Amino acid sequence: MTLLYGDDFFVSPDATVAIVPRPPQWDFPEHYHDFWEIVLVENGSGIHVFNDQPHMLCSGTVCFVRADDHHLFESVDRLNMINVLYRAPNGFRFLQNIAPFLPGERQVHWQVNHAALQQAKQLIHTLDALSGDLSSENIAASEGQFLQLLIVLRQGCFQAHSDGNREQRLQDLLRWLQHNFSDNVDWLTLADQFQLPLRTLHRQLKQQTGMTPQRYLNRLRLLEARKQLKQSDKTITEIAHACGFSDSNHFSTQFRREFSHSPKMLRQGYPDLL
Ligand code: RM4
Ligand code: NI
Repeated sequence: MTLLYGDDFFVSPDATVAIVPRPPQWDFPEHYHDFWEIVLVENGSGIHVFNDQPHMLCSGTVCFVRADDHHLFESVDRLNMINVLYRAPNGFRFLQNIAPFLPGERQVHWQVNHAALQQAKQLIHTLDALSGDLSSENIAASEGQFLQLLIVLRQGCFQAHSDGNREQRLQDLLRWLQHNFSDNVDWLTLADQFQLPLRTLHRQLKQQTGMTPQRYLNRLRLLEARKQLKQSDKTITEIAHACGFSDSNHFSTQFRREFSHSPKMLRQGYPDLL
């Protein structure tokens, strides 16, 4: 099996982080490394065979690869990825302890939401720009960005506990909704992701929350919108969009139905609302 060497990817022995874009990643034979890498999938699909276990890749999949893990990519279809290489968790100049931000033994594949993916791409862009000059300041800055990247991925990630029972999976799904309600939610995809039959998802969610899934999702969105209407200066349209409503008229109607007054009334200081 091929061993890949950091020397071929890091710009110099002093560099502690390297960005290796793969637009696209072609089928790539099994290999391991003398460095660690974070694989981030922008879009496209493919199969990642990681330590002999196949995993489907899609937009937002992140994989944390350690030096001795072996992996390969196959059946790829327009798979655009970025590899963020680092020497080892203890191989930085300034960062001391990143272990709390890395996944545990078992869950090396994460799925991050859209916003996190965009933020991660931005950070990687900066990391890339910093990699040319190896002054101490630059290395420190790039390690700072790297840490930021780990935080963004962790906060934007949802780890599917496929080994849990149905009840736990529903709990996971509810937790996922709490964090990702502003995403475009497709119930069938979500049901698949949490390995729940769609009908079970419906029935159990209703049992737990007293609402249909869509109503529950709307409620989460509206509560957040109400908070933002009270606490921020953003326009009603901006808030509608930020909370997952594509149309602000529709948002206002829903809002009125839920709280018996419109977003505008709340903004205008409708008695006792502010
Ligand atoms: C390859 C592939 C490997 C990675 C190297 C740097 O194209 O993505 O996983 O280790 O690039
Ligand atoms: Ni690799």
